[in-house]
Amino acid sequence: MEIGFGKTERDRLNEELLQKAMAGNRRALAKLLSAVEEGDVNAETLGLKNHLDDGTIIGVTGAPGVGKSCLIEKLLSHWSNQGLKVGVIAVDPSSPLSGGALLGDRIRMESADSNPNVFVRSFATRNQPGGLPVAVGLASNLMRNSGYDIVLIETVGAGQAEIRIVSFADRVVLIESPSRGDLIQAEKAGMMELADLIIVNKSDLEGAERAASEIQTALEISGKPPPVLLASAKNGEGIEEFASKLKSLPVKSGAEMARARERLLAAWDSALLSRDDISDIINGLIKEDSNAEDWVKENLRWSNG
Ligand SMILES: Nc1nc2c(ncn2[C@@H]2O[C@H](COP(=O)(O)OP(=O)(O)O)[C@@H](O)[C@H]2O)c(=O)[nH]1
Ligand SMILES: [Mg+2]
Repeated sequence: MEIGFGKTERDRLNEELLQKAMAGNRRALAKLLSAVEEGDVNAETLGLKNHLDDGTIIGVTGAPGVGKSCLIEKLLSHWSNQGLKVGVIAVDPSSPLSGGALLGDRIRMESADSNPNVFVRSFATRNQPGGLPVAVGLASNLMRNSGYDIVLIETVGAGQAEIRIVSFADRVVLIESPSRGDLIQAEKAGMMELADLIIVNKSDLEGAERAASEIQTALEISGKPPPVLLASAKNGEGIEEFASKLKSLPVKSGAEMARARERLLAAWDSALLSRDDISDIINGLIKEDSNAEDWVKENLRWSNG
């Protein structure tokens, strides 16, 4: 926190930023998003209402290299040509030092970002591991309240933390490519359970149709399968259908439970990890300090014995 700013002063400044962001000021929105990313602001202090599921916050997930960023860029130009405003949050799993993949994404999306109908923002996953999913939820909500009709959240979707981020989306799209390895990765991460739509990208490449039918067959075994569509970010095939499908996508039956569970776990993690004394508790556990162990037993009814 800056010297000379009390909490209430900072809250007042953030409220001012919120008013400006809601009036369409991009700089104010960018500043607020940084505060959200740093964990300096939350929905309550901002006075922001919870987002109600209306299908407008969409998680776009899939293994690295399947073409998420390229597809998002296609969606951005498709929708902005229709006069829609679209926000993108790209969740960057790379370490704070490397940042290579993200930079690539930034450059690729740069053309889109100079478009007044588009706002692209990256979020690093390095700070506050437990707080991040909640922060991404708040950031999407902020974009929706700042005049963006649709918000896309790009994540790699591997691992628990990533699934939690996506659980803050109203709908989840899983992107695949003709290589089978990506599908297995998604299955392992539990992404199949959450996906409302599956896109097999790179339909310009060999094997895309076979991959799509393999996915369909695999999903039919597991009850109600989500729709599977082919698309190509390279030649534009299937992009229109993808975009219109996204705007009319029902919640996959059975996904509500998984999503509610992930939201609950994210809130739990966040509440626990944002405690002022969390590092004392962790240090205590390392030293097998009985006070810390008792605290855990009493508060979490958990012991490693
Ligand atoms: N052939 C082909 N290549 C694609 C297509 N979409 C993306 N790519 C390529 O796949 C690579 C990864 O794309 P990117 O959007 O960065 O993937 P991400 O990691 O999922 O965001 C890039 O080299 C793209 O040029 C497509 O539809 N067809
Ligand atoms: Mg990408």
